[in-house]
Amino acid sequence: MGPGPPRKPLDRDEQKRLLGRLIDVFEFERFLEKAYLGQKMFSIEGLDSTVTMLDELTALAARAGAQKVVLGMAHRGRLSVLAHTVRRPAEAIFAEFEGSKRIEDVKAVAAIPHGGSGDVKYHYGHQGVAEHHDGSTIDVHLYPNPSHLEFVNPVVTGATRYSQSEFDEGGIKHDSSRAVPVILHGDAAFPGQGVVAETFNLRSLPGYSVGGTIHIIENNQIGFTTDPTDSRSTPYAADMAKGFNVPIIHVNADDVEACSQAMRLAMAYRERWEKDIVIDVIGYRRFGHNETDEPAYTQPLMTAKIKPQKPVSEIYAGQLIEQKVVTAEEVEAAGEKRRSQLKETLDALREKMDSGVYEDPTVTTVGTGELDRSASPPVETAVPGDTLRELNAALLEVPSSFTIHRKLRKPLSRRVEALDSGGIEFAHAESLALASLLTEGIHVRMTGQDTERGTFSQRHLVLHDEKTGLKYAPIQHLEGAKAPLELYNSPLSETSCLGFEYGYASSNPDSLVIWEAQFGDFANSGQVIIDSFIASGESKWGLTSRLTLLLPHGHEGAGPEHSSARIERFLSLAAEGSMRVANPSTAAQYFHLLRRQAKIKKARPLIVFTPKGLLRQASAAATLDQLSEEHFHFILDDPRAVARREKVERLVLCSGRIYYDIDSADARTANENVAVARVELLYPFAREQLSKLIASYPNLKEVVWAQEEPSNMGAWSVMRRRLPGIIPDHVRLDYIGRPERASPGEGYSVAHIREQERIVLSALTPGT
Ligand SMILES: Cc1ncc(C[n+]2csc(CCOP(=O)(O)OP(=O)(O)O)c2C)c(N)n1
Ligand SMILES: [Mg+2]
Repeated sequence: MGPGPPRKPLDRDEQKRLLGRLIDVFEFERFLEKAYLGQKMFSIEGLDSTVTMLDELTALAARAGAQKVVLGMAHRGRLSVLAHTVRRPAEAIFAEFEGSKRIEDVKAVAAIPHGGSGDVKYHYGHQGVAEHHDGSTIDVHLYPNPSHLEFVNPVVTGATRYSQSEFDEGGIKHDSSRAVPVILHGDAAFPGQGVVAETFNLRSLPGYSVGGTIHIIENNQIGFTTDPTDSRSTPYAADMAKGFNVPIIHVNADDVEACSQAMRLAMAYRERWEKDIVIDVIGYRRFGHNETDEPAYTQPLMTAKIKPQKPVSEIYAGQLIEQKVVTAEEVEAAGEKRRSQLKETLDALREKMDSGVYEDPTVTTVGTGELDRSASPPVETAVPGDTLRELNAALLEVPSSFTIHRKLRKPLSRRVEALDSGGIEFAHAESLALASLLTEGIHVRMTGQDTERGTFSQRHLVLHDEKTGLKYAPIQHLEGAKAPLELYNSPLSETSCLGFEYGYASSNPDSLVIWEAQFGDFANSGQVIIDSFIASGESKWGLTSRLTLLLPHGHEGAGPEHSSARIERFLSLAAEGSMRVANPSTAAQYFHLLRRQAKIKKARPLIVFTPKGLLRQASAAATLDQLSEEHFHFILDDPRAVARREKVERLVLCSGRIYYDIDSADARTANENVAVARVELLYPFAREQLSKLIASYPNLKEVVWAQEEPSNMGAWSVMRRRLPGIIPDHVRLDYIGRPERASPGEGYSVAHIREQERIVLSALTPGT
């Protein structure tokens, strides 16, 4: 680090404060170790200056007028950061240790936040306020995270992006000085986890930039038991950041003043360039990976070298005593004070717990804290026909100087007649749904790969002037819009993009945040975000959102990929009302589903299996009346069976596009004793509606679940479990679909067609 303002030597008061904080951190860690011997706490020792660096950061952020610091980190030193940076009271941290010791004590267990299935203590987030000696304060949000190292990175930047956004009269202003994102990394995880690079790649993109993230690598030169030589192919842990032109500052963790100066430089860099910067804090790990581990088994020499190393508080105290900034007595007194404070706190807590009066005064989550399992009241999603006509006209309006591509003019102009001809296709219905929400004051953010146009050239929300190449999105210029639409093509990443939207959506459960996968299959590249944040965040941390995933799905002969969005996986993840899963088979259903998701009382993630082949199918298109008078139906009865209910002996239940294959088959009209109904909401299970539907066919002999997915995939695994509970005893339940398969679809189109035909024919043939 060269000379300059960040290098300005610390004055005596700053030095004293720095030492005071190091002593506090050291004593806190040692106190926990003694009080809870053998419990995992992932000690910070060897990297204690992380806390003083964060002090510097929050103080600088507050001084620069920021309102919030958004923080993400893994296990290492998390308890110290919670206690000292986020200022979660020591009592609440102790309570979690006490709670796990007193599992029989109901009050203590109730002290575990949220009442859901919860999480281990070093994963919880917390919202607190950092305080500084000059009286300044700043909100600090530590985001909760799963064990999966580094996956919180895009979540933090997404949450920050929201905190940097200001909404007014239909517009949105993005000001990156409002919130500062900070991510703490491990030296092994930083180069090892691809999500780190993916998140760096978001750095300067218009839809994702946060004006620079401050990265701190807590470099203890080891990952669990693995040496750096087995952990990375480059000399420094931080080297990967070079590929993104991110500057790196290496600093010795035991030189606390240099650590503070490094942070000053990093913050000055962010302020000046609005870009990411990495501080590689090189220290050591005093103990094993956690407190139950013996480090000398695998790193005997390193462990032997670390043992006599004085704690940094002692090194720095020695320096300040020599410089006559403090006396040895003052140092001893500071340590003693902290120890007795902690002891008093713990004694008082134990007393409270013993007498059953302890209640955790802190909220350990960010977000809604929701665990409401009740059903939301019905939602009005219909939009008056006149309003839809006005919106439709506005969605087709471009400035007079704008030249729409010649091949697009016709398909777009068809959207005018479509309102009267009943030809409102999926993408058209989607644009009307989004536009109507904007005029109702609901902010929508929509991103995904090639989402502006739509993978299947169906959407065209953003138009490109054929002559100038300039972009224009009519939906962003709606006259009556009371909220903005953010619409971005995303980079070709799933994990970071999905994580980013999760962070954004979970810090803002009122907006409709939509992430679209190019094809549903590719969502599994973001599986950690789905499993460990979207599906389980509410149960673990009380954190939910309105995040909506659009996953193109359907077996159309495109092969093993491009076919399946893995319905089965989402259905196996959904429980306790944690998310909604739907497979809308008509444009009208899609319209109402999107509006419902934005307006429904309870924010919950929604997984939508969106169509590919149905996008332009006339029989799936909507009429204006359906949009202006109906709502989202959990199930769709057979429209052809309305007048012949008594005749029906076989009820085929299916979901999604296979309905149209069955419906258009010759055998359909020939077999009057077969009815075909669709399950549009797959989770929560539409028990009541399905029971009623089944009961409305008085002479039923069999119910068959028909799907195009293999039997170990699709919705069958859920239906085979749930349907027996609602069909009468004398009615048989059967399955028709592909047999068990390791791969979702056939590679050869002939094989696909044959399989599809077999399924359709079997579905329509009673007794098969
Ligand atoms: C994605 C993922 N893989 C594996 C693990 C298991 N694990 C937990 S900590 C750890 C070592 C991490 O080393 P480092 O990043 O240097 O952090 P440190 O513990 O040294 O602070 C490993 C492998 C994990 N938590 N997440
Ligand atoms: Mg490490």
